[in-house]
Amino acid sequence: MISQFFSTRELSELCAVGETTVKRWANMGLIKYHKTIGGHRKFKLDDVLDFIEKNHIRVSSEQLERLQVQKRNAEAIDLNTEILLVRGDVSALADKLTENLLEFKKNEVEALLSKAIERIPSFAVIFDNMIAPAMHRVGNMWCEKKLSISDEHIITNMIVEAILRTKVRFETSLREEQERNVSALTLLYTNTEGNTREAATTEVNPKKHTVIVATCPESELHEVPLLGVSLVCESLGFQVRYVGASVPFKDLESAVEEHKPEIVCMSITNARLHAPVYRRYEQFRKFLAKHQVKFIIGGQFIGETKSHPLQADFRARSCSDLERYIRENYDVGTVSQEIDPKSMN
Ligand code: B12
Repeated sequence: MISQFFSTRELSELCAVGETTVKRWANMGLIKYHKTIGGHRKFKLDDVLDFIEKNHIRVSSEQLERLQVQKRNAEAIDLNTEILLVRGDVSALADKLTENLLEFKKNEVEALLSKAIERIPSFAVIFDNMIAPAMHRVGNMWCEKKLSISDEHIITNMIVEAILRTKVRFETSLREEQERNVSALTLLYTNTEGNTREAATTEVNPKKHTVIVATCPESELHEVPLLGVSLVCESLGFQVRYVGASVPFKDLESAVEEHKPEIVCMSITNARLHAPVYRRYEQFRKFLAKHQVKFIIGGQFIGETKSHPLQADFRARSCSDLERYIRENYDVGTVSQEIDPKSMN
């Protein structure tokens, strides 16, 4: 869970001053604090934000935004949800997510996703066990005419927006983590061997593989699972080229030629594709085989009897399947687990 309190050291780092300065500010009454039993000063997030604003302390806009998101998220999560998060009860969290979506509680949806990522360090689990069940329920309600088309659209846009914000924060923290690693390693190299920064960068850069992520083109608009696939790959250290939904096969072929990925991941949700799409799919699959690119497909209807059997190198039922496949077949890191959850907000 994100700490709502800052230590003297954390506050000094945030404001880019020494710890003595922070203590002086506190003693002068410029910023509120309390002392722990051990005698350490603790500063509340609200008071820190207040202090920064009133005293015009220079903090980078990214850091300030992170603190504000942290505050908003803390306010949007009730105690019960906090307990579910601590217990990592994904099934109850999926219920909570559904409830928030159906009540159009945008801030709560975003806060829930953001907090879930701190507690459940696997995008696969979050997509398979929270987002997918919640969206399936939304779909069922639409089918049963308990939800209008426009409300279904509002809900989808809400979840897409929340996922995208989470994605941006994840990518930022990933970049910062890599920069920290690079500078730590560079320091080590210069001190002991006098090597260059370039040598260090190669050593710690985990993005060894490239993956292209796209939906089945020509009329497939279901994009949410694709975002999950993309985040899973990124968290495993892949360089993701996100082509998105409904892209013609010829353009996907150009993307493969340009980006030279090792894998193409495709999501297929619609059960019945038009006959020409199947033909083009087969041609595309052969094109990938010729270029020695692995083809991974997934989506809720690929295994259905009424849908045409689609061939691929791997057919995933879930994001967890994909994660397992990648771990078994590629030399990947555990980027998501190395990220300090605090830096995500
Ligand atoms: C949101 C939604 C839409 C949105 C999509 C917008 C967007 N930006 O994505 C809109 C409103 C556009 C839409 C349109 C339509 N939809 Co719709 N839609 C949904 C809904 C409610 C949620 C989809 C979703 O986001 N799921 C969440 C994801 C995370 O779950 P998932 O897809 O199961 O993915 C998981 C796994 O399958 C797997 N996975 C998926 N892909 C991949 C890929 C790889 C590589 C891997 C490893 C894993 C993997 O991992 C994911 C995480 O666990 C579903 C209901 C449902 N049951 O899903 C209906 C649903 C998919 N839609 C349906 C229909 C019928 C339509 C329309 C035809 C409606 C119409 N008459 O216009 C159109 C078709 C549009 C088109 N041409 O594509 C049907 C499909 C029925 C069928 N048998 O084909 C569903 C099931 C609703 C229903 N119950 O009938 N839809």
